[in-house]
Amino acid sequence: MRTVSGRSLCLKINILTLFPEMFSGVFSASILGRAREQGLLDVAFTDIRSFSEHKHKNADDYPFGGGAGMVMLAQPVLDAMAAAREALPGARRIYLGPRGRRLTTEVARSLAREEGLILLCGHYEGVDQRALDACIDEEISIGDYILTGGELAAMVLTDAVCRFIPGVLGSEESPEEESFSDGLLEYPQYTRPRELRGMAVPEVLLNGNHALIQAWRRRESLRATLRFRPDLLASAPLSPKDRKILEELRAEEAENMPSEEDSPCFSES
Ligand code: 4GY
Repeated sequence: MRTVSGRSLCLKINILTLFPEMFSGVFSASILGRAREQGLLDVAFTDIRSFSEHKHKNADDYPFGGGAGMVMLAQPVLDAMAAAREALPGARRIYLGPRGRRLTTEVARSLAREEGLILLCGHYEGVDQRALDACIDEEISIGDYILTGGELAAMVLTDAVCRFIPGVLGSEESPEEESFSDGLLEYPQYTRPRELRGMAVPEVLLNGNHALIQAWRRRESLRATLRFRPDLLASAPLSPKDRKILEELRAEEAENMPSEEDSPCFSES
């Protein structure tokens, strides 16, 4: 395995879950599957239920104070975490939940540099707070909605982090070249055929003039960001040339907007 200053670049992740079977397809296919085969990503599972001290292997119970649903027991979670920590002593312990710090490109990039990650997936109404207080370094959220369990969030986090492990994307691709890495949305992509059902690929992409192609792509990134996520422009690093292009694009937009006189609402009266 390749190493950098003595440290192996294989990211080790241990996932604590009641449903390890949920992960098999996602972690075997495509880029995540290849990363594991290449030894760049090592994912292991800790089945929380197997740590239950109940005779029927219960992993949840009714909430104190009443209310709907079930709460995951602290004991199996704490013991599962202790076992995972033995395998990955220096790992960062993360709980996937909506109260956490939002997962962004920057968060994914920094997690890829950790020695290891232990991801705790809650289910039902959540986990007994005492287990979270005792064994979690940080809560991370993938967005403002409630999932039925943390498993899908753990898959999303692993996928986003995995792209920043050196070698996971081919040497051609760089995680820095894609949407958000430069603070802008991605330019549109095309592949063969050159014409499909009357729809042509932009001419500039076919001529092999790389300076022109690069300029076109920058312009289209700016156009997409202006149209779909104008909020990103406030914090994106923009050159004076970019700002000039944005002014042109805004003028184009204004030109394509129907004027008030054309609008039936404003006619007559
Ligand atoms: N959103 N981001 C999320 C989630 C499910 C707490 C048990 C989210 O990361 N995880 O919705 N997780 C949890 C939420 C109760 C189920």
